[in-house]
Amino acid sequence: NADRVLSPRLRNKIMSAEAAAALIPSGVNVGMSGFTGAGYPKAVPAALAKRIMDANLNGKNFKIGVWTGASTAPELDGALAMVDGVELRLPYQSDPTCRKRINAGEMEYLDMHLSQVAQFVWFGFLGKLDVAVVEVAGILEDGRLVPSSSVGNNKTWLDQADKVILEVNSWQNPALEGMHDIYYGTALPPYRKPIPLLKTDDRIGEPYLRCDPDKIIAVVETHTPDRNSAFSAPDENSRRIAGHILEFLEHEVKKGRLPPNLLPLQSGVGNIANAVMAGLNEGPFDNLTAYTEVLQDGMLDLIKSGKLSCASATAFSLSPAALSELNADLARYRERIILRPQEISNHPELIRRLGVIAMNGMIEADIYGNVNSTHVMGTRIMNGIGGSGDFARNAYISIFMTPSQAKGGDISCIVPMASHVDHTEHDVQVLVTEQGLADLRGLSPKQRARVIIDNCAHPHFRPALMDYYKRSLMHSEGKQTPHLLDEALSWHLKYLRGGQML
Ligand code: 0RQ
Repeated sequence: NADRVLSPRLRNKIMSAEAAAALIPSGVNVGMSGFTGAGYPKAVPAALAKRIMDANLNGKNFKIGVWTGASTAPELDGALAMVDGVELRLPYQSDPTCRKRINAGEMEYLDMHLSQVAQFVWFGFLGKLDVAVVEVAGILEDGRLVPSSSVGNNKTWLDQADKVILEVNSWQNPALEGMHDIYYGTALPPYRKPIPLLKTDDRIGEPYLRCDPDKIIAVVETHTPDRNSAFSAPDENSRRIAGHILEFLEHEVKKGRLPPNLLPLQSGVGNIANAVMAGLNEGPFDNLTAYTEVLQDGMLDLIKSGKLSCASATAFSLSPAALSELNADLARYRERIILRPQEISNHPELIRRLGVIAMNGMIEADIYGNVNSTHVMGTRIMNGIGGSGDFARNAYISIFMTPSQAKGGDISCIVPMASHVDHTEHDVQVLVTEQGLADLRGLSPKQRARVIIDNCAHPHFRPALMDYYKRSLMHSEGKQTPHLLDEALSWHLKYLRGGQML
């Protein structure tokens, strides 16, 4: 591991995870690296959790604020939530223990647009960042840091925190060096300048992270893999959703509204997103590009087959099989992949300029096109909004997708009124389920309702939705977005009381 810490000055600060965790006091805000299970610190959070547990056993209340890039792993979110050590968590999580604490009212959770986190810290909106705990792949002789398998908010954590703890993970491939593009040109309003990125493969920054060596209080060496979980093969619903999207994209090319190689793709995480990528791999489009947040297996396959010429993201999220393939040939993939800070990968200015085609999952949509990405039955958090809002509002075309039913058909994912809204009717251009695709562009709310019910709802729920819509049209006080307010959320209530929406 010694050859990963080339700076003699920082080599002097190498210590155990326990010794480093002892430097983090209760009540502080800690910015941790990590994005979709890539590049999170593997040792210090667990040592800190142990410390918190001991403090709790001694009757002391030890809690910290945890800020990250996005979701991490059981060793971080799981371990800290298990010992009830988190006062407030932001901006995105997907950990089962964390989720349980949040929904039980035992942990505060601030769900934010991923592109906004860094600037909110720069503006001082989130309070003080006391400590940064950041995984890197290496430290150069002059102290510059080789970023790990995700960038996320690391530039901001290193810059803004009073004290910095580095984890140097020798499990990370040394060939990651050179893949990253860290942009240091951001200034605060009113001195902001345009971000000079015009194409997905433009490099506008430098391959290393900077950090004032005086702030670095500990260096911890690790040799531990990222959380890499396998994807299941696309199921029938995912394949059908992918089929509808591909047909739509071909149609848009024929109409001259998209170029033959499409526009930069953004794809959310999960099985459906992966199925769409698999579909593109067999589809007619060549020379594709991606300007996205997370690089999944499907995108790697597209690079391998030569269909995707460049992918820009902030993190990897790969299965073990895809990861070993990437690692075996990283020097070659490096030419096609750029990892950036998340305020750049998700930047509204850049998404709008590039004309990104955004494809994200959802929990439910209502008949007028409002989308709920985060809350089950209106009150229980699932994961968080992640980058879906950054992309949806600024995309060239914003697509949301879901199977038409959940929980074995007890729940309709198309409902009269969304029980929580993350993406308003104004930010949603296309809805897709396995039943079909609703192109909402240019349609009024009433026109949208008919298309969504006809094309996207499951036949089991279609008549009841149409019945609700028609009665709303008759009895609603206003006829722009007709609703029966005493009935609009009755489907959710029925499910909560009886286990079925109908
Ligand atoms: O629950 O696991 O208990 O069975 O929700 O649903 O169908 O497996 O779909 O994994 O694609 O997740 C919106 C959560 C979809 C995800 C969401 C239940 C369902 C299951 C998962 P179980 P599926 P997915 C870039 C973009 C926000 C962040 C984002 C998400 C579980 O896509 O978190 O877009 N998006 N980021 O049973 C009750 C419904 C339901 C429902 C599904 N209508 N009612 N439960 N479920 N629909 C990535 C990042 O930002 C990092």
